[in-house]
Amino acid sequence: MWQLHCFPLCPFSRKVRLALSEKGVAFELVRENPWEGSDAFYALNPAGRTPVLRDPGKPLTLIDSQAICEFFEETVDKAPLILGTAAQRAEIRRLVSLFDEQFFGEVTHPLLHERMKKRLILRTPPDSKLLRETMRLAHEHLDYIDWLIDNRRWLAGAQLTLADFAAAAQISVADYLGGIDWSGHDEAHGWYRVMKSRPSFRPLLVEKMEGIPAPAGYSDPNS
Ligand SMILES: N[C@@H](CCC(=O)N[C@@H](CS)C(=O)NCC(=O)O)C(=O)O
Repeated sequence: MWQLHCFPLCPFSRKVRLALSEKGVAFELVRENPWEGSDAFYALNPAGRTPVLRDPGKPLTLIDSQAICEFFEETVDKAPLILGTAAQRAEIRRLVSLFDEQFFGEVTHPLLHERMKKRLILRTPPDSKLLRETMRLAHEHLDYIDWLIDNRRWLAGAQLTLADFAAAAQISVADYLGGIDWSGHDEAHGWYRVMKSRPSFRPLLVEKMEGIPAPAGYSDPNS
């Protein structure tokens, strides 16, 4: 069976978990804290990052969430997530990259550093000024999702796609770390509630990162 090396609050691993579940691909989780830099993990991925997906029964190791999602898009027919015309597929990939790169860089990564790494590893308090700026940037991203959902059924158009899962994966981690305030974002909040209620989302929402409690409502699809 496929083994996904990841930790509970890795947004890229969450994106892969959602895509694999939607496609009905079986996998098990192998816990990996990339910041511990174990030799065994570096041997798997010299970049030292999660997610890494491998099947111990095959000489195949897949690295990078987008490479992994594209691999299964090409090899599994069920539940296509990068679909439509070439222009529609380009729009899906644009949005995936927006959330993987910009949302992660401006929101998820600072939250992981301030509220997870500082607490669990560095043992220093979070920088409140930086957290305020992160919340401001999160509001800008939620404004954009509001606009997309005002104009489209799903983020990239008429169909549920990898763009929705990439965005929801980042938001779920930011939400766990207390970085999401839905006030003034009814459209984005409604879309996220629908994403949260999918069976593929359930295992993510019940999983906890040790030492970091999730806020009230985090795992409730109606909240
Ligand atoms: N582009 C990569 C990004 C992967 C990435 O940045 N992973 C982070 C965890 S969220 C990581 O392993 N960072 C190393 C560390 O925290 O030491 C992907 O999509 O898989």
